[in-house]
Amino acid sequence: MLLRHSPDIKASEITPQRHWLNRRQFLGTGMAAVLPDFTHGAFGADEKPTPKDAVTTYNNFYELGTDKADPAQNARIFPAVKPWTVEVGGECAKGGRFDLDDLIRPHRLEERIYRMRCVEAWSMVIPWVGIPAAEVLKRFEPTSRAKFVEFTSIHDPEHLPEQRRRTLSWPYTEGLRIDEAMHPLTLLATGLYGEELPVQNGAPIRLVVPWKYGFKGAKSIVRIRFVEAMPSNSWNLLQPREYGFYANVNPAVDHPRWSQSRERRIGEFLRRPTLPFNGYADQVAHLYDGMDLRENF
Ligand SMILES: Nc1nc2c(c(=O)[nH]1)N[C@H]1C(S)=C(S)[C@@H](COP(=O)(O)O)O[C@H]1N2
Ligand SMILES: [Mo]
Repeated sequence: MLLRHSPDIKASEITPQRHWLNRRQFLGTGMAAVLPDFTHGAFGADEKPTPKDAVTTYNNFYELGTDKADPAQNARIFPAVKPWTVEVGGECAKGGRFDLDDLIRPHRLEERIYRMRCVEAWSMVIPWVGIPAAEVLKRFEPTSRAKFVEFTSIHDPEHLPEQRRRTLSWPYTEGLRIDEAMHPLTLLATGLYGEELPVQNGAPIRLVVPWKYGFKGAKSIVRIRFVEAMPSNSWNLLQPREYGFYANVNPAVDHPRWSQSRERRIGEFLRRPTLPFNGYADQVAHLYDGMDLRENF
């Protein structure tokens, strides 16, 4: 069959139909399926991506162990829930339980190369593949009472060994103010390096907020709630003096136990200075006009 596209529609702009087909295979076998179609989105950092090996073997995903090497090593014990369901609720008109396939299908995937900064003072540059979170969230029609969005990761202590310990408050939860969640930089990522997300990086869907410390990026999301009151987040519940709600990357506000002024880019030898809002100040600083960022850390 001969398919003709109108000349002003680029092939890359046509909604990918196939990208999700290999999901079950991927979750079942641990094989990374290639994402067939995505566009190169705006906002990409002009920096050399961190080697894929490092991105996929040096991880924080406490459900799979607290050591940086644990998540990749324990990826095979990740519960292969098929199909993956995301429950959407709270202050919105069109919540419900959605199969991830159905959530993703209407959207075009974009590749975005983002600088990522962990609160532990290391950083990476990661070529994510995902959808601007706003595009997905808008479809649920949040009401005017939706001031924040809460994201909850998978809870399955039977299969996730660390959830039998009280390392963190389980399930892992994170939250964003609604304008942060709707900001065009905020992604719901389903892949990296052009492939489906590896388990250790938050398969099958995770949050990516590049101007905040990495812990805001909840992995393996099963629930999204629109809420009126500021939601709690797991790291803040554990140690409120060390981990705030906003968690904007800020070299001027030290963590109580270490400086945040510099960072080690994984794969590099010398430490480099940390930038306000992780280098995304031009795009996001206005969100915090009039706020004391020392108090709201
Ligand atoms: N569910 C869940 N999400 C999580 C974490 C976690 O332990 N559990 N760790 C966070 C932290 S501290 C960081 S730095 C990033 C790391 O993401 P990456 O491994 O894809 O680089 O994931 C975040 N998301
Ligand atoms: Mo982190």
